[in-house]
Amino acid sequence: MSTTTTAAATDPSEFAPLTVDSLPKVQSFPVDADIQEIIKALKITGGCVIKNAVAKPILAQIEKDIRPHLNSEITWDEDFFPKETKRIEGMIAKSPLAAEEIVNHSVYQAVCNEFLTSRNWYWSGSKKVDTVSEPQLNNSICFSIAPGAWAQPLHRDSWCHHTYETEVTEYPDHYNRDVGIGWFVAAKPATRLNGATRFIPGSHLWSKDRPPQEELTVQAELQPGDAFMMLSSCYHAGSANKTTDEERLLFSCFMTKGFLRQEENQYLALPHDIVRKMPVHIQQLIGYKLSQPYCGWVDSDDPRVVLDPSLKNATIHYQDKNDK
Ligand SMILES: O=C(O)CCC(=O)C(=O)O
Ligand SMILES: [Fe+2]
Repeated sequence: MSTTTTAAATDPSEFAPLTVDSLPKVQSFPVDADIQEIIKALKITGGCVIKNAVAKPILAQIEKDIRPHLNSEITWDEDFFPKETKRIEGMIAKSPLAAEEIVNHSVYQAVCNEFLTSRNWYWSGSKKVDTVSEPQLNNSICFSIAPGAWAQPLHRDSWCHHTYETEVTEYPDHYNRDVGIGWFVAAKPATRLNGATRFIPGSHLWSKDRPPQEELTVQAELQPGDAFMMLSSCYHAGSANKTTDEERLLFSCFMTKGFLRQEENQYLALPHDIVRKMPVHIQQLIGYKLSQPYCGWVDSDDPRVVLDPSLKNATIHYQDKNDK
């Protein structure tokens, strides 16, 4: 993959100066916390930790499913990933358990539903029609980051959707600002020394023009089973693995809005014969579902007909069909 880079055009001194102490504090929540409290924390800080989100035997099984794929390394010819970072992309095709227990985690999905569901309306002649587009999977990746890996550059994962953020002091009272939410579940301890994800609290409120500053970062240290949840507009990056013998192992995914192109092309990255065997609710999370109004159809039908031709003309998901 290749892109061209331009020299930094913006000077941090053009913006109100910030110190790490002035940034919002990163909150940690138990897995049974009130979802509204987690949403509130994300609006303020952009990221938070969910303690004991995934049980250890589940992590062990997912690791067992994925480990055999870790040698089929995908190379990256730019300066974004060090060579010590191995990524198992299309993770949920390698571990069905990761689909159910990582991507479909109830806390993560509840938060995604709140931030990433789009509610809109349109005129169809003289009829005013309400419409809802639900979130879908953007990518699923297992990261195995070995000793010696250098620190990734700070970035916003919303970049692939060409966002253009303005600087705000408070999270707006609508959900049009964010296009993604990340979920990084630690399968092994993620520590300061082995390169725990660093991020800039509050940077989801920044203008696109404000450059990220290393001195403002804090690291999301995690114990196995803990998860870091983050709006994709937050500046973050994997940090250097300065140990000699510790692998940082993460099971991660992002969700995005239902009408956007998925960063990892789910229809091509996940083999159909594997997706066909997945439960319907997982197929729908992957994107085999219509985004109202009329986005994603195949032969004027729900895209799940590709997985199961017997659904042709029998699906109930294309709710707008009779409006056409
Ligand atoms: O390694 C990490 O902790 C984060 C990785 C990341 O941000 C990315 O690959 O986009
Ligand atoms: Fe990232």
